Amino acid sequence: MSSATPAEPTGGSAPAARPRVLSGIQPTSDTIHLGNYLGAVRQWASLQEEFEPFFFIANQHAITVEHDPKKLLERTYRSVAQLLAAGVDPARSAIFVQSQVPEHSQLAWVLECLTGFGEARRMTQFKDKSAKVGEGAVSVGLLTYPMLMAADILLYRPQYVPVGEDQRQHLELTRDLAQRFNHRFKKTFRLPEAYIPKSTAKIMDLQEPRAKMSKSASSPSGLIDVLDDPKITAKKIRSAVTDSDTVVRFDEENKPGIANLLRIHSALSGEEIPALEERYAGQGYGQFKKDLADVVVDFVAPFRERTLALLDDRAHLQQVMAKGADQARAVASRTLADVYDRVGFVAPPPERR
Ligand code: ATP
Ligand code: LTN
Repeated sequence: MSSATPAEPTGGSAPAARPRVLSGIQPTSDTIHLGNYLGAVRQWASLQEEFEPFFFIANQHAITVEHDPKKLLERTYRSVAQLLAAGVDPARSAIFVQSQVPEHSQLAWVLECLTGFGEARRMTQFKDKSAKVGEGAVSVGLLTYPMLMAADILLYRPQYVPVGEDQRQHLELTRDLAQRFNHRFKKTFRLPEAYIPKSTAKIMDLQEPRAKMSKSASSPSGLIDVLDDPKITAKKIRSAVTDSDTVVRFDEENKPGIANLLRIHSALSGEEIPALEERYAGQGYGQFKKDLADVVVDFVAPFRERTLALLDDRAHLQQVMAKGADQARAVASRTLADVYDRVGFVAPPPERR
């Protein structure tokens, strides 16, 4: 992570006591998977000490592909519950739902007007998804997805955006758009930096260890869903694809399956990878996988309990969302007012200011 600390660019208000971080997760599954947890959500909880955090559920991004409204609503609640279960604390972090903060869509429109059509079309995620089904079958929302994401970020002027490696290109576009706006109009946005912890940036599919663990692309046996029955989880670990060798050694190139399992073990147990290699020297894969299954279950079982308990109290989850939306709007509305002013939009009527 770079230590560059650009000055707060506008507003003339006193600098925040703690630098801001912001991140989002899409409610596109009933449960986060181990990649989402280790690559993203776990960092969110640990960043609360040092930073002023804004974390949100990207439900508008979730409708860029066909969706079921009932599931989307339920998954939004589930996502909030899982953030709380992971230790994201509403007393320290603003936890909100994207659609409850209309400034996201409002800024997205302005940013869309600053983005070239070709530039949007060349984004990897759009290219990959539209290549699969054909451009005619994808929505315009999928094309403008990165501009909405840039708006999500720039509204809060965060210093860091903790995400997995797969989001790096979106962060780069966000910085480009911020710079473009600052240059064309007036310095308004802070240039955010991606915060991508190296060790857990990419957790791989258990069955195809050269592909990332992914809710849309992984087969059920390649994916550790955090809310799954812990017995199923243990079984998936024991059946993870390795190689025909027997040595527990971290070699990403030649032994991607074992390297991925070592990474998962180390991330959850806190033991360094070289210490694990030493401990399992001469023991083969069986014992290692069995122990790893215990390590993973020791994490998922209580996580699941906490989430299910939180889901029993919808009123509490609604309160968390409402408080988070107020905190988010207090910041987002100020940035949007600066933007509207700078692009030459008439000011809102005085009673709405
Ligand atoms: P999909 O691959 O189906 O689009 P996803 O599994 O990547 O979905 P997202 O909601 O897009 O899930 O990601 C939420 C967060 O988790 C993002 O910050 C993303 O970078 C991170 N993440 C997702 N998969 C992994 C992974 N395999 N390893 C590490 N981080 C991951
Ligand atoms: N595109 C992200 C989710 C996301 C996000 C954001 C992450 C939407 N807006 C803003 C960080 C900051 C994803 O699919 N993981």
